[in-house]
Amino acid sequence: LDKIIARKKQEIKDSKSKISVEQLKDSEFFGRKTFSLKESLESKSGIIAEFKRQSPSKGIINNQISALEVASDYEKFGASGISILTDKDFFGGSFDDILSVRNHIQIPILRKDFMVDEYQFYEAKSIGADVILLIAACLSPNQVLEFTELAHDLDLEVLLEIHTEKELQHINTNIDFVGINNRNLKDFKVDLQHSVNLKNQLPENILSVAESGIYNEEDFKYLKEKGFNGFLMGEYFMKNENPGNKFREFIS
Ligand code: IGP
Repeated sequence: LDKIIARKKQEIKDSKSKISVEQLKDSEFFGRKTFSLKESLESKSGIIAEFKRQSPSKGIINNQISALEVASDYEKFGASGISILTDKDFFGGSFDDILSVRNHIQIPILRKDFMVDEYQFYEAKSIGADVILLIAACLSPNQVLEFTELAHDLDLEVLLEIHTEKELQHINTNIDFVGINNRNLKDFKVDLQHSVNLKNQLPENILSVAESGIYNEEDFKYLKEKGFNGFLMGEYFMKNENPGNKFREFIS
């Protein structure tokens, strides 16, 4: 994680020298009205389906299919939202993956990246994202608070990801959802029971999303029973030649 953050900061520095915040504000999508994941979590399947080509833990997952093809199917078959990785170096993602999809789907897009600088929030809005991820392990509680305010000023919703009891301290009443990562970002182990224990310690009435390592219907049902409102799933769909079909099968 430290390595990713260090690389990310360098990347942001390079981007800032090329494109100013003012220029980002001039982009086609900057002023658009965003879609609310809060609304679509309730009205649809609750699944936030992810487009992910590769990851540090799994290597290449699928580098054959386009974001547009996958996202269109995810929407068609009832996803509440679409998560798209924009980190290039570790996840093989890009801004183009969101840009290419934006005008073709009417459900919220989560820009999935490592947010450590205000600049990235302007980027997210300028490429057409609706929701951003804040990872508690990368930020102080105060940064979470400041970034949440900025995100809301830009009409972006905030998913705060936690994985440990200590990170419960990062939760504030402004964030829109708490994501509990079933996968430990340090050793990549998945533990659903750990997530359920954490979930039981969340403030009441906050929307919760179970993230990662959901590989079968049983896991999904179990987490649903335990009261999670949303489910972020990537690899299970993406490792298939046709992720959209896999998603359709899963929810039918
Ligand atoms: C999806 P999976 O195991 O279904 O592919 O997981 C998503 O939760 C995972 O990609 C993720 C992630 C992250 C990726 C969760 N938190 C933070 C990068 C950074």
